[in-house]
Amino acid sequence: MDPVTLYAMPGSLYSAKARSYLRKNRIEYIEQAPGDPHFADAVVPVLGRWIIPVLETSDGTVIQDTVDIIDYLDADAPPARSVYPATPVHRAVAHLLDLFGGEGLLRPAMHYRWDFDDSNLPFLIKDFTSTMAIGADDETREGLFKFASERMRSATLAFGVREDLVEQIEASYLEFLDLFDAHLANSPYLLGGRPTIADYAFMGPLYAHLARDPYPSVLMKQRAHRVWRWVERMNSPIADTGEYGTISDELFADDAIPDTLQALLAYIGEEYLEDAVAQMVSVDAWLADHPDVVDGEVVLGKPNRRFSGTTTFTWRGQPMTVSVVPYRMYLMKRLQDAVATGSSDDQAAVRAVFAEAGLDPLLDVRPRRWVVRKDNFEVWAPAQEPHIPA
Ligand SMILES: N[C@@H](CCC(=O)N[C@@H](CS)C(=O)NCC(=O)O)C(=O)O
Repeated sequence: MDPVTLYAMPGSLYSAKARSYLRKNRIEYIEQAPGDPHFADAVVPVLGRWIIPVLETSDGTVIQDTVDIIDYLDADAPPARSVYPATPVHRAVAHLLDLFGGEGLLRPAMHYRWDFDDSNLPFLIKDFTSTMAIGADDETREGLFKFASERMRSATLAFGVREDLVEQIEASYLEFLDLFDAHLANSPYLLGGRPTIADYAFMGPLYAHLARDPYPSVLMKQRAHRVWRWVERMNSPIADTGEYGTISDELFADDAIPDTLQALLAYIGEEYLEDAVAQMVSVDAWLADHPDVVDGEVVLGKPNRRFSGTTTFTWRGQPMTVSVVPYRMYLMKRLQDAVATGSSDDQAAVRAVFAEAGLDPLLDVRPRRWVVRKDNFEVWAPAQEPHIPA
């Protein structure tokens, strides 16, 4: 493959997912900042919005969305090396963790970035503006940071970071760190000896925000050394598994889910299931209110509209209100599609693992239209019979 260009920023959440894939797979690439004029002149007009990461191939093809970027790069990987495991349970769990990693961990990522200004802000100002406006003067940089950070700060509320919930958000994150750290005691990656889409998705929140911003990086190093090492490993072009001795790069044998991973899945069942289902129900209700939507129509009319309203569900015994992200319907569909390709025995094996974690509703729920992607836009999939939990 000719070298590719990744438009990305060190401090960007989703950039870390794509960058890690490129590095781990030793794909020759150049990383360019979105402040590069080519981005504004040739990339943004194709996408119709400012968004990173973006992959540009040597023939000028532009690909946005980390799912689509990784699928494009992974298309030639032999099945035994693909980020999508070949066995049914691992494949389904990888998709579930893609959803949880990329979307479910946004709340702690946002909190630990934007609620610790004394520690984080001096770093973030330099970090953001150096790549968004290359070589700009201080006044321009400050104006730019103000604009960009206000947009992101307001997004913290969209993901449920509310002052009265901060204690719970922190307790929830520490629990996550402990569970992931315990899992990494015996294996270098989520599903065994090599990374899958699950690890790349986790890299989104866990790299730029939680391992790199000043305040949470210390927390991670002190509380969960193995998680911090996993982040380092995920950016390394080698296996970087020295502390595990001589190990195989295979996934767990027999499609097994070790107890430490099952414990992490149970945590996701407790912490995230209601959120995911509430999002789906709300998207379905939005579609019921918009019966004129047609197949292939851009979701919410414009590519940079991300939220279709808000929804409230119970989280840790409290009402939690968040914005609804139709994009998640794309990830949920992919999970169900992956399960559907298996035999009935395969599907039963997946269901058993999901049910043990209380996650089996995710195998069945569906809105009246899924979200798919076409030409770098999220678009509505054809209408279907919805399956809304009672
Ligand atoms: N689903 C997208 C999400 C990408 C995304 O949200 N990127 C952020 C930076 S990490 C962004 O460009 N935000 C700009 C904006 O929303 O205006 C992906 O997986 O690539």
